[in-house]
Amino acid sequence: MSTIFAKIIAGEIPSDMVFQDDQVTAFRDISPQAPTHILIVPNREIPTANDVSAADEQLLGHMFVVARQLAAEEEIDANGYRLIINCNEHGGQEVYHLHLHLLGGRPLGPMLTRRT
Ligand code: DGP
Repeated sequence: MSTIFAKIIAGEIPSDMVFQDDQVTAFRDISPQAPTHILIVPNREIPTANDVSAADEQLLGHMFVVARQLAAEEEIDANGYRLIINCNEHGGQEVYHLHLHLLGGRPLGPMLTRRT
């Protein structure tokens, strides 16, 4: 089933889009957790990280290259940033269309807070 990201990719609902090509679309997160918070989304609907296959290897690598380019454009590359993919309930995934979070622009602190 399609998510809201399919409509953003198709331009059917507005977003603050920062990059699009024939493989991926990148737009600013509606609820930013850092000064830079961009979502890099494959145009093809892959629900979760559990659904990737060998056929997606080039696409997944391209998402990484786009993330690196956007980090440079945002001028967060030198200080550093974080790339996150959430998967399913325990991973905290809210939108079931695979996406890479690019977060930066401030020190992001520890990756996780231990709650046992
Ligand atoms: P995740 O928990 O990894 O599934 O993150 C989903 C992110 O998507 C979350 O940080 C908020 C963002 N988001 C949800 N709906 C919209 C939307 O309609 N527009 C934009 N730009 N971001 C959205």
